[in-house]
Amino acid sequence: MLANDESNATYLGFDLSTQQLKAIAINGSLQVIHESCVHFDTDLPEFRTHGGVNQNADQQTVTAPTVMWIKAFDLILERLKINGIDYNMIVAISGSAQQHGSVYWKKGAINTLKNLKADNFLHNQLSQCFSCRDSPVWMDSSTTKQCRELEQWVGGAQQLADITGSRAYERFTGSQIARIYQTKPEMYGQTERICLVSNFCASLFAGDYAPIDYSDGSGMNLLDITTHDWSQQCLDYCAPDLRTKLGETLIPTPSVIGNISQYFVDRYGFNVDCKIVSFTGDNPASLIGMGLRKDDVAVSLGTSDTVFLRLTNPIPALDGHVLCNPLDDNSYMALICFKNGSRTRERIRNDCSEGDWSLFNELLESTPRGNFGNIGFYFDFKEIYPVISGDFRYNKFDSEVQRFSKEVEVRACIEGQFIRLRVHAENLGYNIGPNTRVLATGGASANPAMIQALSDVFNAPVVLKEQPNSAALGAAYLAKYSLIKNEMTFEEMIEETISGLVAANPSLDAYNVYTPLAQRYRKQENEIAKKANHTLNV
Ligand code: 5FX
Repeated sequence: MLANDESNATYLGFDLSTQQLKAIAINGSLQVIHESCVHFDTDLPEFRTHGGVNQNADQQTVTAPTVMWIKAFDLILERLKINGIDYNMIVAISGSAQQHGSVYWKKGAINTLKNLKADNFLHNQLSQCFSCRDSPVWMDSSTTKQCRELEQWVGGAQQLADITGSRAYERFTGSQIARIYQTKPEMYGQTERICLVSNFCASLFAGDYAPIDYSDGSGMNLLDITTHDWSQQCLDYCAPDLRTKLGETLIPTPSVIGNISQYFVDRYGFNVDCKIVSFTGDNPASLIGMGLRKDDVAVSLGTSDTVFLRLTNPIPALDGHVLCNPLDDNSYMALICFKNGSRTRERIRNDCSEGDWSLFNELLESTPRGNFGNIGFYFDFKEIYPVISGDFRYNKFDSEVQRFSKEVEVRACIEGQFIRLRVHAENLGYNIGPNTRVLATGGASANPAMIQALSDVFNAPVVLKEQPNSAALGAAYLAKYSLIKNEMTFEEMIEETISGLVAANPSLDAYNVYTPLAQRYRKQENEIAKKANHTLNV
């Protein structure tokens, strides 16, 4: 019996991230009823990964063994069963996976995939199905040459951003494929299908090659984000016959691909009518899992500081990514990521307040909003934009100074980090409006003084969203939403589930203080970028 009865219906979401495979099962009311996890390093030590990946000596080539991911699925399906999941009640399965990574199926692999034998594990049957044993992942940075060539091929970095939503990035799949074609042409020739990690996982469950979805596809530098089709110009640079190898058809993210493969019915007792829904990238899946509404900005304050938002009229730029919105084919999402997040905040805390967060907060609160016109940039690691490391401090006359007092330094660090999130969101077309809410996650979101500063900089309320598994949960929501999308909007589906606590409201003078400061920040950032030899067209 399939669980048409909503009270028993179960939806399963996977998240194949860098270090682990996570599964979350939810019921029809979107409550989590089962969770399970496989850690690659510790549960599958035979693959000898470190943090889920293998890095070669030059530190630039970073891969993961494709078969390790398959074995992780074998293991997690056993674990979920031991946890008591009833596979017969699963109505739909979807998933999320680390973006940009790629999988290379060998000629003839489709026959094995379509004829899996229920009495054996997946990894035993599929181990010989890949032309490239190790999948390049998002941490790879070995393709600088291919990135510059691709940009040149289409007329420049901004032109590539206008077509695909991003300038060329080393981890994006187009340059990864180009490198394989250039350095190992025979391997490329033996490949019948190239998948992203997301549609590779979907293919396992569908027992056939699953198409790439618009949202994950827009992290490849190959998809035209306006037409939602491959950009022939970009494909032509990367490798011959690429359209066929990637699959002609791209699909909207909330799409049912088909029914589950007979293998899972026979081996685990899944229902024959269980639907396989498109899998997508972890960033689009997190946007879904956090329940981002139209005007919301999600800010994750962790090792790196990241912003997600939804956009109707994006302005692709050189400093962030415009991806297709996983919930709406007519709009977009922006993803902006900065490397210097919590490690830099901790350095300033150590320098200015003896490593003590409460003293740090006292210093922050002892200075006025706008910090007497002082602005600071602190880059412990070479930043994504501007591509530079070091500290840069400016006084209210825009003159560079060598140091600030401790309390000014603390505010300059926090305001500087938050203003850049706002400035770069605005660069991509986001407008702060009366309905803007900032959804904050990550370690620093627990600090009330910082959250107040975030609210002031964005002149919007900050809502706390502690959702550690937002990608896996987003995948489970996607599984359900894809089945009912003609009956209700995503917002209606999640209305009662996604809540959050308003942790800070903007001060009355926030607009007047931070609007001009953001303008000055933009100008000074461009000056710094000139030192690093590149600027944005804004
Ligand atoms: C985004 O562009 C990234 O490269 C990362 O967030 C990966 O998606 C992590 F899996």
